[in-house]
Amino acid sequence: MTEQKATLGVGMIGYAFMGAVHSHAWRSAHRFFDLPLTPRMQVLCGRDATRVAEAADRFGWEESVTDWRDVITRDDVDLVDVCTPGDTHAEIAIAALEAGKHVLCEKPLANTVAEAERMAAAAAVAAERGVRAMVGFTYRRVPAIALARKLVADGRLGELHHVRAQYLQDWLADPETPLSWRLDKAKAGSGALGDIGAHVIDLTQHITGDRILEVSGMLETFVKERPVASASSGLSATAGAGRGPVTVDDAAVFMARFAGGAIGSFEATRFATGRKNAIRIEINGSKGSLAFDFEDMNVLHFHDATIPDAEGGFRRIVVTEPDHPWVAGWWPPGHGLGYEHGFTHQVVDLVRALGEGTAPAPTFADGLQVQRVLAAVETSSDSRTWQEIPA
Ligand code: SOE
Repeated sequence: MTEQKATLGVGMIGYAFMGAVHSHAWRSAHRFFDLPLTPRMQVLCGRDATRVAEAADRFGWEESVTDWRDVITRDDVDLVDVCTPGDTHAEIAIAALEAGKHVLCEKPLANTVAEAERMAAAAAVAAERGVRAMVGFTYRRVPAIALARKLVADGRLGELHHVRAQYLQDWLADPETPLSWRLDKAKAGSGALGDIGAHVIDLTQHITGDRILEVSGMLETFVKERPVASASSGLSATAGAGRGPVTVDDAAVFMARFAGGAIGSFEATRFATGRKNAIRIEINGSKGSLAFDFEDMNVLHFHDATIPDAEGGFRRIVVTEPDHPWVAGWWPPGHGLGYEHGFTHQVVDLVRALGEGTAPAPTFADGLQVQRVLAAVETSSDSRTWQEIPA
């Protein structure tokens, strides 16, 4: 008879794409990894009673409700997972922390720096009571990214000179693709910059262990209005019948200076026709380089500049060995992992931190720092000036 472990009651708010993949993570983490607490998928929350009940049944939640306030007051909920559009992150996460619930909040942390500051402050107060908060930059938990971070930390790249990062999608390249909440500034806060630019800002700082000090950027909206989708698209009140305005950026390009001296070039776009979810990172240092592309996510390319050029060049590391981070929980070498595994690894690390009573990373303070970089890029684009990131 296996010992009966304590459970972690989970309530999740939101059930679209992020809700679906987070549900997969809550279902799978304790079945593939040894965890100190067993997650229990207690309640799923969404505004449409019929649709959220169907989603709860499909994704494996015990109950469904339509008001998030009912989730944070339940005694059988220990952790609230916020998978809603960015305009509700602050209200829900702060209320949940104040109710004594741990919080996992999707990225970006918030729609504004002010909201992110309030969330980070609430998380700091909650931590004093042992209540924890984490922001969901899941790409940190792709094994190849973890290996990249280790190579840099071990000094295998030497002094870093270049950080080159792109997040390329093309799901909006068709001008007739209808409006959605992601194209509405009131709901999303920004467009490609905050949605996918946030990922490469977090990832490059995570891999290098460094911080962005200042940025100079430009934002562009290629398609200024689009067809209005059905009422269920979650659009804010500004949208009318027929066609509506796009109020966020379609693409962001910016330069960055890192505290350690490296210089960075960043792109985030939803118009890179032919690129579906291409997170491309290359880092060049005095002793070597690394290169990663999420569309080939089980591979990391590493160039060791300390060996003779005649034998040099990038080598292709297949990051599926049992001693690569998290891989031992899954399949034999070479069988590969997918997008959803990063979310399961996120739950594994979160639940282990809760079991140990430590702060799971990335913290809300990390999320606030990313929010400050996002805001600096927007200000830089508006003013055509370099912008420093406040400490
Ligand atoms: C849409 O751009 C999106 O779903 C992002 O919001 C996610 O963070 C990313 O993982 C996939 O693309």
